Amino acid sequence: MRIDILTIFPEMFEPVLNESIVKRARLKKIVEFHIHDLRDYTSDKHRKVDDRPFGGGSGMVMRVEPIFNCLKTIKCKEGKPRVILLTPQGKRLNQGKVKKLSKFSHIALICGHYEGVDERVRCNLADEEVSIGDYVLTGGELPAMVLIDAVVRLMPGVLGNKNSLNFESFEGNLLEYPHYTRPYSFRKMDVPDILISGDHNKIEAWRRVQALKRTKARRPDLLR
Ligand code: 6GU
Repeated sequence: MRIDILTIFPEMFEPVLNESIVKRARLKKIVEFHIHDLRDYTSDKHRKVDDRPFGGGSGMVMRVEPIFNCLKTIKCKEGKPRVILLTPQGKRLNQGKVKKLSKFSHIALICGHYEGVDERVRCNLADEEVSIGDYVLTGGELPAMVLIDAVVRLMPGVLGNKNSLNFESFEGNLLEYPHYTRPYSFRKMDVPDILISGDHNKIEAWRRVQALKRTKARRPDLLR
């Protein structure tokens, strides 16, 4: 997958995209990133990416032209990328949406800023608008990184163990069961005996019950 990022803070990305599993996915050529500084797509001498709102009021508005110019350059031979605008007004990101996005071969992420983005970006340039939750951040850069992290780990060949995808939280609408590792006893807190019983059918049944209990207590909404 190719991921283009349109941002006024390009330097925020490399440190995050150069660690851990995302870094490994890049090295394996499973994903490539193209980070664009929107100021490079302006045509005035001040390289302005925002301007005052028509109709007055406080706050600045992100201009449409730099975003349009940038998108024009990244449409490649294989066609147009899926264009996603990151703003708090978007549809909330969830694992289902992440899965759908992971199927595209090319996506472009526009990092909005909370004062607002010119409505013509939303209506004419973006295919969809995404938010990562009900709180306000200073810009769409951190949300873009959240989306990238969630999408990249679903790409074939990125995670070593296929099972780690099947049994994790939100797959099958359940939270995860409790995990333990050594030591067996830590400050008088012991691991549940069933886990050292060696009976894998019983262990699986126990885990399922735990996952259900946990989901019911913490996230009843996931059980519908
Ligand atoms: Cl995508 N952008 C901003 N600025 N704030 C947010 C968000 C996005 N998602 C949640 N809060």
